[in-house]
Formats: sequence, C-alpha cells, structure tokens
Amino acid sequence: MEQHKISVVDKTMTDKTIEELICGKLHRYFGCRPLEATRQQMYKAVAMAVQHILAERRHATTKAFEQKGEKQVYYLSVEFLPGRSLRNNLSNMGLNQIFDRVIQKIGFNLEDLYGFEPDAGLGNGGLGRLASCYMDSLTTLSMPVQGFSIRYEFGIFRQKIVDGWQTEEPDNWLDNGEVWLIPRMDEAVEVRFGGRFNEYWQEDRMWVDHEDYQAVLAIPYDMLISGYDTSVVNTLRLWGAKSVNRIDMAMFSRGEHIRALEQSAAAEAITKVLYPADDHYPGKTLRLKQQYFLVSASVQNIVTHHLRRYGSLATLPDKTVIHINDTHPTLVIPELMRICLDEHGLSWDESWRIVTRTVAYTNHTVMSEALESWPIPLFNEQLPRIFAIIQEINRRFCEKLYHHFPGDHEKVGRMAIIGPGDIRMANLCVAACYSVNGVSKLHSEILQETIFKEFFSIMPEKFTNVTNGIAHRRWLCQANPDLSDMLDELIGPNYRTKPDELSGLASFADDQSVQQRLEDIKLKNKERLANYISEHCGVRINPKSIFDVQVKRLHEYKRQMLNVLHILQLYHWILEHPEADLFPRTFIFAAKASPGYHMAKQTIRLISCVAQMVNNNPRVNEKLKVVFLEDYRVTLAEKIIPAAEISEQISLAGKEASGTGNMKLMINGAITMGTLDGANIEILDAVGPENIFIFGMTAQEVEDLWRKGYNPSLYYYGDLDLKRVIDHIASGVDGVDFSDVVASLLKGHGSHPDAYMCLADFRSYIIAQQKAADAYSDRSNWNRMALLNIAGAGRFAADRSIRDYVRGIWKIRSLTEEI
Ligand code: 26Q
Repeated sequence: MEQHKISVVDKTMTDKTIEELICGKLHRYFGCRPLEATRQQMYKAVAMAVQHILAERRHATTKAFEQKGEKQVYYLSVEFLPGRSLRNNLSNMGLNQIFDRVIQKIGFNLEDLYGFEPDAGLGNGGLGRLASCYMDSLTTLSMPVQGFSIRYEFGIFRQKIVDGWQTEEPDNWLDNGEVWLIPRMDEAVEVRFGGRFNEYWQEDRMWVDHEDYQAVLAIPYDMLISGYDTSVVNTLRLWGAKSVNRIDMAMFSRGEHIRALEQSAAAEAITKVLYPADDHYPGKTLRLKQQYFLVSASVQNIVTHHLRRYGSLATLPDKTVIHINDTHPTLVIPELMRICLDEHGLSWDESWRIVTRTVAYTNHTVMSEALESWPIPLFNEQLPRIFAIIQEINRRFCEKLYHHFPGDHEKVGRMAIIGPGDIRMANLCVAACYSVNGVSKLHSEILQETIFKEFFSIMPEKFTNVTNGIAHRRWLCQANPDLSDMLDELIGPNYRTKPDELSGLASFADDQSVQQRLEDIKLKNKERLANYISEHCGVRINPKSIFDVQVKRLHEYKRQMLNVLHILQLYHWILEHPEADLFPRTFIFAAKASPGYHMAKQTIRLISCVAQMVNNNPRVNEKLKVVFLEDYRVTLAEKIIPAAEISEQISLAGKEASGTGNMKLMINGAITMGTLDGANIEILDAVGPENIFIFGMTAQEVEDLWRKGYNPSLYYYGDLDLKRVIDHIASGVDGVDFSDVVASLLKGHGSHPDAYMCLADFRSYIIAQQKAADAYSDRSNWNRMALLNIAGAGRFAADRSIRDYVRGIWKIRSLTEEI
C-alpha cells in the first residue's frame, strides 16, 4: 500500500526547520523576533507552526482518502469538548521533544506556553468529551471520518464560586483559541428558516418552493485532528452563522437602521452560545434553530461532496454513514429527505431507502426529562417544510405499526413520532435509523426493556450496544507522564496503540518494587494537585491523605449529596472519637451545575459550606478536608484525575448511561467506589470484586422499591447516623440555611421525596467507605489493587469502542487496510 503512505513535512523536520517555522509565524503575524515576543505571541506562533504541519498532512490525507474512495463516517454532534490542542497535537505527532528543545533555545518554555491555550469547551460534559475522544481514536486508526458541530462563540460558561454560590461568566475562548480554526469561506452554505412553502405538480413530479424565508449563511471553520503515530489528519468542521447580507441595505436606506441591524444580529445569534443545560429540554426556539443550522449545513455539505464524487444520491448509503450523537441532530433525517425529494426529485420510497440506510443513532440517556420533544407550533413556524416531511414519515410509520398491532391505538399512539402536541425526536430516530445503540451493556439493555421496548419487539435487529471508551493517550500518557513512563519500562510502549496490552501489568501486581513506584508516582501527582489547590483555593491539604474524588456535572442522579452525607457522618464520628486512629482523607469535588438548576446549585453551596465548617474546625481538620475546585473542565480534569485514589461513581443504579470519568480515573490507578450502574458494571467485570468497592441497590432493586413504594422517612427514622447528619443539614451549615435541601430529601418539592434514593443507599455506602478506609491501611494491597485497575482498563480505551462501531455499525475501512 505504498501509495498511501503519507509523508510530507516529516523528513525535513529538524530543529532548524521547526525554528524557522515558528520564527516565520512570529514575524508574519506579530512583526517581531523571539526576543521581542510576549509569551502569548509565542504561544500563538507555536500553535500556528503546529497548525501548518497539520494542514500539510491534512492535504495529503484528503488526497489519499479520495484515491481510495472508501465509505466515510460523518459524526454529527451539537457538542464537542476537545479541551486544549497544543500538547495533544505535539504528542500525537511525536514532536514534543523537538519543539521543547527549539522553544527552549529561543528563550521560552513549552510547558509555560501550554497555559495560554483556553479549553475549547464546546460541550457540557460526557457526551461532548466522548465525541472528541472518538475523533482521536478514529484518526489514530486512520479511519475516514469528519466531525460536524457548531462554532459557538462562547463555550460552556466559566464557573466562579462566590460565597459558596455558583456564578457564571462568559467563556470567550476564541481570543486565544481561534488559531486552531481554519475558515473555509469557499464552502459556505445557506440555511433557511420560517416562511411558507408551496407544492405543485409539473412533468409528473411534485415540486416544492419555499418563499419568505430567512436565510442564514453557515461558514465552516475546520479544526484539524491529529492521530497518534499516523500522518492521517481528520477534520472537525464547526459551522458559524453569519447574516446573508451583513445588514439589509434596502432596509437601511429606508431608515430602518435598527431593524436592519437586529436582523443581522439575530442571524448571528444562532451560534453565539452553547446551551449550558444537559438535564432538561428547554423548548427554546434558538435551540431548535441551532440544531437545524448544524444539520442543514452538514447534510448539504455531505450531499455536495457525494454528488461531486459519485454523481448520484442512490449510492449515498454505500459511501456514507451519518452518525447522530444523541437526538440533537435528528433533523438530519427529514433534511436528507427534503434534499432527495425537493432538490433531486427522487420518489418518497427511494428517498426513504437512502435515508434509512445512511443514518445511525446513539442514545445517551433514559431520563424522561432529557428526552427531546418539540412543540408543534414552534417547530412548524421555524421549519414548515421539515414539519410536513415529518408528518408524512409519521403517517407511514403509524400505518406500518397498525399492521403489527392491529387495533392497539394506545400502543401506536405511544410509538408515534408525533404525539398530541409535540414531535418526539427519539421515536423519529428509532423509526428511521438502521442502527440504535446504548453506551454500556446495562444501558443498552435498559433501552430495549423500557423506553424502546415496543420498538425492540418489532425491529430487534437494529439494536446493539457499544460501551463507551476514552482517549487513553490523552488521559493516561499525556495527563500522567510518570505513570506512562513506568508502563513503557515494564510492558513496553505498545499499549499506546494496543491498549489491551495494559493487561501485561497484572504480572507485576505483586511486585513490591513496582507497587512502591506506583505509590511514589501517585504521591508526586497528589503533591502537584495540592499545590494547585493551595494556590487556587487557599486550602492547604495533606498530600499523604487519601484523595477521594468526585468530578463530573452536578446532577441529583449522580448523588453528590450522598457523598456529602458520608462526609458529615465522618465529621460527627471524628468529633465523637477524637482519639481514634483514622487515616486522613481529602474529599475533592468539581462540578458545573446547569445555571437554572436550583437544587444542583444548592448542592454546590452545601459542599462549600461543609468545606468551610470542616476545614476550619481544628478538632477534625487534621483528618478531614473538603475542597470544591471551581470551573471543572477538560484541563482541570487532567490535573485532578492522575492524583485520585478513590473514584466516586455513585449514581442511582439505572440512571447513569455509562460514565466515562470512571474509566479515566481507573486507568490512572484510582479505585472505584461505585454502584452497579452504567459502565461500573463492566469495570467490576474487568477487575474482579476484590479490586473495586461496590455498594447500593441494583437497577432491578431500585425498580422493585419504586413499585413497592419508597418512603425515605423510614430510613431517616431507622438509622440514627443518617438522622443525625440530615438534622445537622436542617439546622444549617456554616450559618447557611439548607431547609430546602432537607425538604427535597424528606418531603419532596413537586417531585417524589429523595427522588434519587440517597437515603436508601446511605448505610451500604457508609459500609463500603469503611471498607475502603480499611483497605488503604494495607498500602501494599492498595497499590496492588491500583495496578490491577490500570491493567484492566484496556477495554475502556476509545480505540476498542471505535473498533466496535467500525465492525458492528459503520462498516468502514481504514486507510491502511487492504481492500
Ligand atoms: C438537550 C436538549 C436541549 C438542551 C440540552 C440538551 C442536552 C444537552 C447535552 C441533553 C443532554 C446532554 C448531554 C448528555 C450527556 O452528556 N450524557 C452522558 O453521555 C455520556 C457519554 O455517553 C455518558 O457516559 C453519561 O452517562 C451520560 O450522562
């Protein structure tokens, strides 16, 4: 396969060429020499130099893929969370050492420059980060893929904690982040909203024209994605909205200045900001417009590319998979129908054949409040033609359902795409996609047994599982270089591309010197984090204490509250047993709450107040510390995770689709404290029950308890420890009133009391935590457990997930594979 070897800049990459490249960028963009440059200018020049190398490789990649003419995946997601790019790109391309050297020579420090890069925070959490991990793996595996998303001008808000309360500030990431984006004005397309459409017949086919619509320009900005040990470079295409005519001059000259400006501002508002909610569906027009904007621009782009290359839409399914990441890009389905029908005059049946063989769907939640549905009037006003197409899809689909379930109106009503007042996106996905998958074994089973049960009964062949995975090169090799060095030495470096080889570490699990080395590495990472914490929160923590970490979005179902209940239990226990020999523990939290999610914000405040109380009480603060780190994001996760020893994965069973933080912590040698939820179950399977702390009800037991009737008061009155900590919260913590928190646990406010069953799992959690503390006192065994967790983490590499998608769903081939 010689012709596909891509090698451009590589051969000529010497210290001298790199230096010239960087200095050339400095000179061209800032008109200065290294000695005159600020560190920020140097960061940008280095980023541009890396971008330059990526762009050359991208050029060669495009040519190689085009020559091969293989099927391609388009991964559509309203969220991506790449984090920082500079280190990742250098490390993937094996250029860190040479850049390090050259930058040193011209008077700067590479590690220092990394600090100038903002996170690309174009997502809320797990779903967006997963998309980025998958781009990394797909590229490393030389797979033909393009990501599509939105170029939000403001990414996920920056969190500041003021007096314990979360406040939000805009995330102006483009200032230093824009260097990673290449605008492609030549590939701009138009997206249309509102207006009316007319159908008419001519020459035996129906035509549709659309009038009085508002057009918005979609401008592509490409982020280049490198892979490890390959010169393949893929792209993540982010669409930015621009007014078609910057201001409507006709209006302007009629004297309607303000209205003219308003119109262009309204168009550009579409990609202004990421919606910071990942818990409920807000039913906002702007959100719908974002989704259609992404979908329409991407589908037009895909179709244009396909037609240029193959000339006919009939072959689209042979050459293309469009993957929709959760329901947010569902409108791909009617949009591709629209293009087939209205723009290419295909029949309904042919269009439907094309669409249903091209589109695949991943579900990431079973929580009913997060299932998307759109009110019909709002939808119809913004997207009248798309609505009409969905109506026809629905009509035909229901007709089919009546054949399966004659006379069962209720069932057909439940499965319909259009309900009494709204359009149900998940039902549209399942009806139209050729593949539907969940993100862990348990989650995929729950999909088949609950929300998609009736669909599963008539089309079981569509349903599969692909357990999530993480970019282990970022989360292990880059975030924890000392651990990675040790692995290189013990098992060789091949685990970077063959993560299953991590299992080789198991043979060292009993080796005292390896155990000690792991402990030393962990301690060094803990010291580093302790310094960060002292700098950023002014709290001094003991690096020798147990680092117990819960980092993830703040959600009631993730039960940060349960963690707090345990901390208060320890607090009271220490006060009661001042002489007891308890190993010191530091509880570390980081989490963003959706800005409108009151109970989540209250939980942050509660954690902050508990932290104040604990950290300032000399009777406990030698043994117990609590910190809440603000502004959790990819870059902060990369600092915290390598220092973690206990990984809190304590969601109510059945609620966490998979979790991916659990995998990142595991591969860094933290031991999971977890419920039998999401991928925790598979982690248990990978490491065995002696190397994990499992507690709490199973998903089945949760369901049984609901059915039987759950009364949290029984637990409250039945467990004196639990009563004591809840009474403590009820009486206020650090002078702040938390009666609403207590009410939500015992009385419920609008919802069932203790809707996530913290009280029911409290005792079992306390026992598991006690076991963890006991286990830690045998450090040799603890280190052994940690080693076995690292050894078992290979199956949670995104490379494995991607191979599952490639073989089971996408059926694509890598660039290097023989045909
Ligand atoms: C939907 C409609 C309107 C506004 C916002 C949303 C929205 C946005 C983001 C709904 C959900 C999300 C994000 C969901 C998410 O991150 N889910 C997580 O996905 C991970 C990757 O599969 C899993 O590991 C987690 O278990 C799951 O919670």
